[in-house]
Amino acid sequence: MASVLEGKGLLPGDRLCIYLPNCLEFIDLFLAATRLGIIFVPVNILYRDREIRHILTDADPAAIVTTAEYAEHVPAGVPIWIAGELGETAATAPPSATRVSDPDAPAAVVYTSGTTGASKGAILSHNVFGVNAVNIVSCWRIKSEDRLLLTLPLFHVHGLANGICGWLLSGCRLMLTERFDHTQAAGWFLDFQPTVFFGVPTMYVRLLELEASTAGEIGERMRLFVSGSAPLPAQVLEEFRRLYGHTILERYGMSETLMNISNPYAGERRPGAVGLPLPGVSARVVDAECRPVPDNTTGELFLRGSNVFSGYWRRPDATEAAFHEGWFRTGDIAVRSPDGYFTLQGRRSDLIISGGFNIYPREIEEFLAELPEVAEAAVASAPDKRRGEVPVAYVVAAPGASIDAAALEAACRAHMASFKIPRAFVVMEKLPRTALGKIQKHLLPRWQQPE
Ligand code: MLC
Repeated sequence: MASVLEGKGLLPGDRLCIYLPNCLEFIDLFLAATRLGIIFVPVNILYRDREIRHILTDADPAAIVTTAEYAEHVPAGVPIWIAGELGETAATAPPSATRVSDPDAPAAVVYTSGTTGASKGAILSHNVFGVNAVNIVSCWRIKSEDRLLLTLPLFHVHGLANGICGWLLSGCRLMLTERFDHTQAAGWFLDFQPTVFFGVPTMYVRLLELEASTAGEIGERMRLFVSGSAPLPAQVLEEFRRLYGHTILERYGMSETLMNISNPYAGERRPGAVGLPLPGVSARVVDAECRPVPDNTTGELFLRGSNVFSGYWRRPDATEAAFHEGWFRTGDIAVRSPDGYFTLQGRRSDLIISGGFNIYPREIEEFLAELPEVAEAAVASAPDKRRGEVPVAYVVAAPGASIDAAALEAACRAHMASFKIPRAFVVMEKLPRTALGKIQKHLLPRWQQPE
């Protein structure tokens, strides 16, 4: 695959967007790009035209690789390469002798939803991927005898940096599925007999739906279940332990830093806590003036270490705002216990995490407000048993207009990823605001999920 990319004229530092469901070419392209110094830019397969257009404009890639089926979602203006065709050419191409090796150069630019509506590209160096893989493989004791079942999407760092890089570094056996499907999960576990599974909380909630005897059988062969990307409710951890006989190991990471803090493999996996900083990661909790606070005191979590990204792609302003004296401001609110365990207690921004996918309400609010029938919109989080949280929209009609929820939903569906589509559209006379005009989301009427 590296010689195919070279043959297409790609040079070190060029960006290559990858808009693919999980498949072998995804992995080949990642390895080929890292070997040639080409910057790998994965794009969420659930993204639609507006979201993809933003990434293409920002990353300015040489091309985007997709499938014939997904090509229809790619806006015009950038060369489209079909993954299957690249794979076929690669199968008979001579091996490439090129090996560009600059560990501090960007290996990938990973887009993370931005608080300002538009997502920003986090620049991850080769070293960041390397350090992360060494940490998780050693701390979670992944060995070549292990068998990893990977159902996470590879366009996010959970699947790519932990799943693929952890597999390659440990030399374990991998089963990669196109996506997680709860109706097939039991079959995969029973047939492949994995020893290790990486998941988001929604997957664990789904696994709780299996028969107790099936769960018990799966649990007997497993060695380690790891959860991350969203908070794991303590009650899910307890129920899972009862059914599967395993205490899920919860860890904390971000696209900007990969893995930071993890419950220990041996030692107490504390329910509700994300654990202890991984080797080489410094973590501190600070007050509003960025001064460290004592243990048991809530504040913002700051991080430092060779796992931390180098900045946002072509966004010196956002990069500067993200750091304070060399420490990365995570935006997460945390507390450290006297024995060193960190617990996350919320977020400084109004991020919604649904099924492990990040949603910034502002992006949906801006989209809704652009529709002619909408005067203004606020998007807030509602609890959801499976996904953890779901977005709900509160909309005020434009003068003389009326709101049709189905039409709003259809407009959203045509332009954005399915997980961002509000679960409900609540029509309001006006939005609650402070005297200064700021919307008070906590005063919006609570939306109840129909049973
Ligand atoms: C979900 N869908 C997908 C998909 N995943 N479509 C294509 N490919 C995928 N990979 C769509 C479905 O078509 C459906 O669309 C909707 O999402 C819900 O699907 P479901 O079958 O009902 O799924 P559910 O049981 O709810 O489980 C959802 C999920 C998904 C767990 C499969 O949320 C998921 O894959 N989450 C992983 C997110 C992730 O990897 N985050 C890591 C971020 S990195 P429709 O139109 O019917 O609604 C990070 C750093 C860190 O945060 O620390 O890890």
